[in-house]
Amino acid sequence: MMPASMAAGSDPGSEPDPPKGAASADPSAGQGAGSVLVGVVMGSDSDWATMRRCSEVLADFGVAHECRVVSAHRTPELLTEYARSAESRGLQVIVAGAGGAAHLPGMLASHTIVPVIGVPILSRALNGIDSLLSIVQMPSGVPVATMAIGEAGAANAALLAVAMLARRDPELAGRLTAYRAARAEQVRATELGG
Ligand code: AIR
Repeated sequence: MMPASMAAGSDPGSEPDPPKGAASADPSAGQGAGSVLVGVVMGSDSDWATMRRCSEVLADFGVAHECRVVSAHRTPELLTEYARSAESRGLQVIVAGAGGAAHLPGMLASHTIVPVIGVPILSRALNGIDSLLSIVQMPSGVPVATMAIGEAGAANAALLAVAMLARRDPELAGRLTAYRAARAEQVRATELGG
């Protein structure tokens, strides 16, 4: 079982357990400085069912990352601490998933210049439209790169993070190119039943 504050990604085969509550989400815990490149955070452990897709894709690419619960409304101080320490801890990208009044990605972005990718969680009451609009409608000056609602968005957030990291990592760029080629080959090889 992987504690929420531990880095993942070094073992692509390992399947991370759900992140626990905010109490275990100490921004300075769990890894040496500079080892974690992507911070995957979410507003609640109920978001993990979606956000684990992001962690899985990052792990497939061998990208060192951490998964934590940080709530914009329930733990605002932790949010501030996490965002303000992100750059000095060596994070290159933050992926933030939240549902409903999904203020986590925008508030993280307001505290750091580390790029933030937002994942709108599929909410029960409004089918994720509330999450999407809360994340995407940022004021000019503080951007959040907003993904699709739900699991596709979580997977794409990881792929976008990989693409960003790959600009300075030719090996990772090669893996991303191979991934795209494999997806294309899958489509070409598709045969529809009669
Ligand atoms: N949330 C948590 N803190 C602030 C917000 N907006 C979101 C979570 C989750 C939803 O509220 O991101 O998608 C419901 O959380 P819970 O813990 O009640 O399941």
